[in-house]
Amino acid sequence: MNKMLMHSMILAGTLVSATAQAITIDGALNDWGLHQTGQASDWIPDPGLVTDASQYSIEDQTGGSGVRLFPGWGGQTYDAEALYVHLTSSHLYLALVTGLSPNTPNNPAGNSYGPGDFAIDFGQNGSYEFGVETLGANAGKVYRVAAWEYGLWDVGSNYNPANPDLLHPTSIKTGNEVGVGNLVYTSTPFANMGVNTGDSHYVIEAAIPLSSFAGYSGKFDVHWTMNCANDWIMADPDLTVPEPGTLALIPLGLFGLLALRRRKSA
Ligand SMILES: [Ca+2]
Ligand SMILES: [Ca+2]
Ligand SMILES: [Ca+2]
Repeated sequence: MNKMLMHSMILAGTLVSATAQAITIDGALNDWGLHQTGQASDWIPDPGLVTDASQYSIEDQTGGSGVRLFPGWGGQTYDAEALYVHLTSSHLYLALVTGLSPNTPNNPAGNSYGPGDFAIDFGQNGSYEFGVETLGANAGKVYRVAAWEYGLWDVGSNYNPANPDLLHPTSIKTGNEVGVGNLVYTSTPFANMGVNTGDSHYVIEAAIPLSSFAGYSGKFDVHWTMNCANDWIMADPDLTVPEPGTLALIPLGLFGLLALRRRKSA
């Protein structure tokens, strides 16, 4: 291996490791500063990590299937409870707490609906450009979404599957894979988070490389719901994804230097 090439690779490696994260994608929420002590404050994240109230939403509800979550019903089982957003120079981190088990069958005929995917709207114009798969072999993969699935409710929160509210997409229908993140959806419920101490909770925790969002930067919204869209949750964080290229330019510059040097010595 060319000595200069080796140097630039080592330097590139150093740059990557310099952005090592405090968040571990394991489905545990202690790294977000969240707790399970049976108090309302359990839902409040570490202000050093999630620095602004715009970077999270808390909508904890409780009760049985007759409890309306808006727009739909379902109580704790379908509760989208909290969503937290953290951004670094390399990754978008998401943590979601829900009453919906990842093993919930997706069987509309049996009035059972499985989890949907994360939807990300750049430009905050109601058009969700990117999706992050939450289930199965593709969990964590990022897609430039061409078409979304939608829920059962219209813009007036009426049951109307033929004319669903397009602002609340459910699962990725079609799209191109543009990145691979890391995502964990816990399947073992835990309790004692917040004042509804007996309720079961599950976590989706994800790290998404910002390189997935090529061509898109600036402000964005994050959205999640289940396939019926009975309860959706979103965050409008006061955060901006930087223009892509600012990180990539550094190793590219080194390789450019190498190419120049080679041409000179030839
Ligand atoms: Ca964690
Ligand atoms: Ca709840
Ligand atoms: Ca958009």
